[in-house]
Amino acid sequence: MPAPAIWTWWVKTSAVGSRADKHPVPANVRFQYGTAGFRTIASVLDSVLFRVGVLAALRSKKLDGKTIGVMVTASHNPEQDNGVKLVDPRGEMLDTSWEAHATTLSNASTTDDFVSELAKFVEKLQIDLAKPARVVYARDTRPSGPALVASLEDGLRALGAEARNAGVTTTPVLHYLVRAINTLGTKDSYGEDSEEGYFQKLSSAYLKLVAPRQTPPPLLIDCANGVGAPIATRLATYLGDRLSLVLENTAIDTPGALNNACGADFVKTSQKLPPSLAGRLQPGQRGCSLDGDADRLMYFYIDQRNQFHMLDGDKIAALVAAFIVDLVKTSGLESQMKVGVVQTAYANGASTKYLTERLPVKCVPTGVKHLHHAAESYNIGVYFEANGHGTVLFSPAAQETLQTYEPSTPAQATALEHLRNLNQLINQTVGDALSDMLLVEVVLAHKAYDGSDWDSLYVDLPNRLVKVVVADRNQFKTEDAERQLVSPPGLQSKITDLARRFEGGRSFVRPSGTEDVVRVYAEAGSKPQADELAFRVAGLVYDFAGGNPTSRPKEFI
Ligand code: G16
Repeated sequence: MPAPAIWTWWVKTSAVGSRADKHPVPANVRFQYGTAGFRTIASVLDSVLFRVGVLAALRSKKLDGKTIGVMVTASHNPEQDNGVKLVDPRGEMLDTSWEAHATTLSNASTTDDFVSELAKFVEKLQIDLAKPARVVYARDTRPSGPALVASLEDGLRALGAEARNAGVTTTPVLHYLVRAINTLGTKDSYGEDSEEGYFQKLSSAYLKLVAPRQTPPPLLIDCANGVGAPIATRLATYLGDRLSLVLENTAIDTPGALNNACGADFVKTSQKLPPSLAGRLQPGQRGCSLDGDADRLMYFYIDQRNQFHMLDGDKIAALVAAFIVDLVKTSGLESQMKVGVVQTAYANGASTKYLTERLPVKCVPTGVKHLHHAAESYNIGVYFEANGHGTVLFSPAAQETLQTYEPSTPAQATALEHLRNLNQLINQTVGDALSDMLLVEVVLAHKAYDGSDWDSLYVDLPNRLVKVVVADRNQFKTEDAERQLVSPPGLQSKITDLARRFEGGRSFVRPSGTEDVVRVYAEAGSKPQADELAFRVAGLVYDFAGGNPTSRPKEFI
């Protein structure tokens, strides 16, 4: 269908067409707005960033000039990758109905096609171009960041957007800023719209929550050689001597260091201490890893026999949910506040058992956007992916109750005050490693737990996660919250048969939305069995999907 002439005329006569010419689409690349926006090798992303700038401005116009966020990051991916995602006015991920538009616009192969798609899009969504556009953007520490930000700025300029550069910061700070800007001066004010405002909000809630507790021993933080390093350095100054942070892997200017053999994804996938921390983490000491943009958190400790123990997103969910349930009961709010948990298929079976014995639990597809929306159905929704990405949401009704509820006893009053402070401490826009870290520290301080007490809440089922590079990961389609494959045909029944042969065996396969791989997860009664199941399923994936020989699981070559 040809684009309506009026819009084509507008787009061509505005700066969009001429500026778009400077950002040609690379040949033979197909872009997709995936689990967390566009993400691929940085060298092909120039045109995507320009077009995302245009799209962000249009999203703001559509929402009456509300500020939209744009984050330039590839989070846990290796340094040569980069990516970009849009943030909606409440600091949440882009409305999923716009993801397809983002994909279409990014793949228009010429300027004329782009202009034509844009015109159709503006018309279809009835976007009033006379409305103002406001965008705030930031980037992580990747070397490719500055050039990609320049492309983004060109897209914003093309639409005359009012743009605010938040500089180099974490993904969660950018999400915080979006919500803070859009609620400034309203009754829903989220805080001052600056990094200082973020630090103030989190640290003052933390200091109140731990006021009567003993100061814990120093916490070691693996910053993944990413943007978490400078932000954690600044956070430490707000915490003073109430929490001493020992920062490791802070080499943000060393080429190739980002997420390399360190960081939350390394810890979760390899189930090992980053080699750079050997000798730095003392037996019994708490440590944690952030990822490249500090939205994921993984805790760990080593015991007196030097054994490594990982405390992942599932363990964080168990710790935090139990603490919140106790506070809700003690405050006398049990009948008014439904607390629930949201997980994905990656949640360890033992964690799901532990949680479902205590409170409602839902399983949704991977991606914080799915978990976030599911968590909104509870008064207090705790969501964590096993990879350490998550947060806690207090619904508007729950926040209102916390403000107006009259406690009847001193114990109720104290528990209520703790809930009010948690509502301030937790960054509710998105998973935030630093906010989550303070939350964990609060619970450990209140419970007088060390790493091993926390770890003993339940015993993880042995598990293994592997990646397989295939010719086309898009041929893998899933249903039932990604627990069942519907394509390629015949593969699911083979996986099911195989898993049945292992005691406690469970395995599923899904295409990644952030890397060009298929992920295979397996659980079984022992570690060797979980490894074997994972590699055998990976072998099936490889055989069904024309895997790349270099990625064939080596146990089966
Ligand atoms: C992103 C998403 C997470 C998701 C992860 C891996 O995290 O925000 O929700 O779990 O990707 O997704 P996939 O398995 O589809 O690659 P991050 O930290 O990389 O932004």
